[in-house]
Amino acid sequence: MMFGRQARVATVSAAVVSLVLAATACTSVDDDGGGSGDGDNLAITFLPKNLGNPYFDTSNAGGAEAIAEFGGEYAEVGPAEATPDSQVSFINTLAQQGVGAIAVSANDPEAICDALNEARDAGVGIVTFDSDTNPECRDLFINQADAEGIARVQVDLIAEQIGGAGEIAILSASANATNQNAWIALMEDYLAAEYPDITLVDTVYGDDDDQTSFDRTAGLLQTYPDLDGIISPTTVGISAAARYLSTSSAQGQVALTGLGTPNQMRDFVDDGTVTAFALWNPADLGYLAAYAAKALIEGEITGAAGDEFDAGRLGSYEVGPDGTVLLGDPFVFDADNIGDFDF
Ligand code: RAM
Repeated sequence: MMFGRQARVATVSAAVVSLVLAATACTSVDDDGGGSGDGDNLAITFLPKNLGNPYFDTSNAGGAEAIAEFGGEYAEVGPAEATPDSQVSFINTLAQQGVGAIAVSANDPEAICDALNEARDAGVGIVTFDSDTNPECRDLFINQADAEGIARVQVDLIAEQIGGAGEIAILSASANATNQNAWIALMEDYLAAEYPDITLVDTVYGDDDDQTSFDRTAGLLQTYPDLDGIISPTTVGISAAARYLSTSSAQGQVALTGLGTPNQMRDFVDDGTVTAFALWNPADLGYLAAYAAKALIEGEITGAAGDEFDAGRLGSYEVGPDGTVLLGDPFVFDADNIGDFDF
């Protein structure tokens, strides 16, 4: 299976990534002002939704690995909170510094658009990954997996876990997150079409903050005493919800699935709080975003459909419609395979 191969590669390269991170942690962006027209300016800065999220630590380590391979300069900056406009000041600063490209996971499809377009006018390449902006605000979007596939896998998992009928709720990230909102809309469609006996009673937002997500889980259980399951399409939310359930009387009674990292979910699979959840390989996502940024900076691609570029150990990728590059398929983790993964 494709993911299995990628995950093994990621595991093997974990030590390499650590070394790369150690070597690049102190680098700052190129200050030669060479954004515009400087085809060799391989200073690429990763801007996650917020700092302190292991998902982005892993994706950005993948970016650092790629950038070290092709001899660019890696940096990471980001806000403490995943609010709609918290990334704007970072984008403005990076544009002033003249980086070659920014790889950003957007907290809002619109709020950072003006800043991104000003950066583009200054010659900075804009690659969104994980969570997109409106397409006209960036050059490329590196999509982790097909949005419909991401929606379906989570709905199928919860349906299986609650026996195809009952009440479920969604614990999401921030209310404006482009990626979660797209997946939730598709989950609603899929539920209505395929699972008429499952009722989605509520969607709440933990803001990709651990404590807020924990509190929202408690609130859901209090408000909906007949709740059968929770889908949390965010690694922060699912791990906080699992932690809450694992010490509550709802453990084993209320099913939980969604998108999680194996390392954050391992204990909760071991203790029976969670039976299965999904994700992709975040390190590969960051790695691919970095190679796409390089190809953009070097003028090898513009973001037009049909453009092709080399992505190191992942092979060759082609840009699809709307400037989107697709990494691969989501993957389901459970007690049988979680031991094979370390991220
Ligand atoms: C969180 C973030 C990220 C999302 C993952 C699944 O880490 O919300 O954007 O892709 O979960």
